[in-house]
Amino acid sequence: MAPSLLAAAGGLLLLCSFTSAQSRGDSTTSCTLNDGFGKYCPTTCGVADYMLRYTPSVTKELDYLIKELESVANLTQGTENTVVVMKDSAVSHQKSALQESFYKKSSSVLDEFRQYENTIFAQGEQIFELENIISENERRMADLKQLSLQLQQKCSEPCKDAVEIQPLTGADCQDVANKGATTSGLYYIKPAKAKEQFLVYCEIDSFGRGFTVIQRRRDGSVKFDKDWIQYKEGFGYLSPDDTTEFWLGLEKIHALTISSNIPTVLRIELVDWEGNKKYADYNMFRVGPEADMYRLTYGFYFGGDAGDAFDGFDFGDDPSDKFFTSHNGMQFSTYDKDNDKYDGNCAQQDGSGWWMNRCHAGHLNGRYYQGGKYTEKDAGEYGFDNGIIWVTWHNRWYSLKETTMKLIPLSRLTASSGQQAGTKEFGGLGV
Ligand SMILES: [Ca+2]
Repeated sequence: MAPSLLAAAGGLLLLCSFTSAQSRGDSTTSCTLNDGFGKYCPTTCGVADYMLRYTPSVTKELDYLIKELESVANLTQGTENTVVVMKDSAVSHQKSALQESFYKKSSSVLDEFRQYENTIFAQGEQIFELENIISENERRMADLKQLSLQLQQKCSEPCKDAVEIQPLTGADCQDVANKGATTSGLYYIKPAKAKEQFLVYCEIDSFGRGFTVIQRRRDGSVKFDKDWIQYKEGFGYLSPDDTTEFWLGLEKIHALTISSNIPTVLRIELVDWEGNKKYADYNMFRVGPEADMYRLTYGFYFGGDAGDAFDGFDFGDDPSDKFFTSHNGMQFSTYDKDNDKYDGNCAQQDGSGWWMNRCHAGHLNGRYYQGGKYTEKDAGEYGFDNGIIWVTWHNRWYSLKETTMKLIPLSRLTASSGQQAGTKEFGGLGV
């Protein structure tokens, strides 16, 4: 298309040249021939013919050119529109890019949520178990709260001793009974020679007799292998219903036996594993002061079906057996204070505290043997007879089941119903 356009333009230029040459019309020498017109110099007719011949095509060319120009213009417009569209799309793209990043962010958040969801799902059972534990703990807490409330209610109530102590007091249990006490139980007493009052178990019978209990064995729940201080002060447990084991204490026993001009009787009550019950009474019973190592003395054996084991026993081992197993006049011994008549230590060997000679025929603080019968092998490293022994009833290899040592003024023991009363009543042990 470009060559024909140039040819047309050349034709116009020639046309103009001819016009100026026509004005000089007279001079043909001024026409310069060129290859486009051939060997002829164009004349007005020739130009007119040329014009008539070429005018339609030129017009055609011009129309075409105009159309082309219009097309270009249209294209430009289209481009501009495209640019605008592109710009718009760029803007919208930027916007959508923002949305996309937001979406990406959102999706990453969603991913995280999914991970959390998976974690939560995976930990579901654990959470369930934990919830169970929590609810169980809540139940426990509720229980504890209820217990706490119950305790608070109990605490707000006026206190009352679980161990009931009787209100009456006296010099000893007979004095308490003389004042009207009819119930066995715990009483505070203060013998004349005692420094201060102390608690005792009083056994008060239907005859109005008040026994002051100084020793009780019944089930082996309290160990009697104690030292000097413990035998001096006492050990074990006093109970208002006579269900516990104890040793009242030598200092209190001393005070109880020296405070009155009326002779004191020591009653010993014994129960064997067959349920048999026997007793032995010792009149004018006294326990000396600590300075004399709580020496045991009594006036005489006052009777009883258990026999006089305190007088010693002839075991058949040696002619001096009875002499060296008697107890009247013996000082008290513990493993840490040996006052016996033996080269060794009776209290240590026998695991007790007692008025040891060399060593004993009656031994009520001995080791507790369930069932009663025991042997040298049972008796530990020394192998001596160390049970709860009263040899005038059972032999030294039989340990008694229950013992009671209790004091009563001689006047009361005999006054009510005579010697037989002791047997019939038998210290309230249920006969
Ligand atoms: Ca000794």
